[in-house]
Amino acid sequence: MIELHTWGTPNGRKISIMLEECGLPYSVHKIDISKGEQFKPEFLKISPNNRIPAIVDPDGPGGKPISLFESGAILIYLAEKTGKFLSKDPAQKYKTLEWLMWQMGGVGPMFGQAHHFLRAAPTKIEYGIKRYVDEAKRLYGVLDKQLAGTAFAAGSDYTIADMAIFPWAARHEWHTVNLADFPNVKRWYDIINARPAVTKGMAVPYLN
Ligand SMILES: N[C@@H](CCC(=O)N[C@@H](CS)C(=O)NCC(=O)O)C(=O)O
Repeated sequence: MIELHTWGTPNGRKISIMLEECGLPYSVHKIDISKGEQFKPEFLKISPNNRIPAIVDPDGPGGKPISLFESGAILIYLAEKTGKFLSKDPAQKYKTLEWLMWQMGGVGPMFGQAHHFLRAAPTKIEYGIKRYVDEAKRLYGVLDKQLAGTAFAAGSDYTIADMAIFPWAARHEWHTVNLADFPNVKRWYDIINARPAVTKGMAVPYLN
């Protein structure tokens, strides 16, 4: 059974959503990052960057165990293992990877910084708040434009790119974004939010 090492954050939930969507059995190993558990030597062996999520699959390539960190790499791995949510058609596959990388390089880091300056910084730093909230809004604008012409981020199919973006959009109130300002994102958000596997994946690790 796949071990998922995670905590209740958007990056962690990308993977619990994917595991639920694929119907893969998995066990949840809580890494409480507020208590510094990400620095424990046994976790660093599978995630040397001291970040969740990470997985261990005892049945990896060639039937051998594999451990993986970085949510984007884990999503691609699980998609290729199951043959789900990443097209085998090369053009469509690269469209999906394009939007997955857009999330990994843009949405995650920028929204994360917005959350830091709005909620965690010891003093209110207007420059940081404006810089990262403006950037978050710019990214919503990019996604809204894309979703004006497609049902999902990378085209007509729901893919790992949507699973990567959704848990960050689920924190829109944290980065002070009103989804009503981005109607195509709102439509996409409501469709994904209604998926039973997404509801289950979003509850990990608190209900486990
Ligand atoms: N690029 C990484 C980012 C992972 C990440 O930032 N994880 C955060 C929680 S969302 C974490 O583990 N933080 C612990 C720390 O900063 O020490 C990924 O997508 O997996």
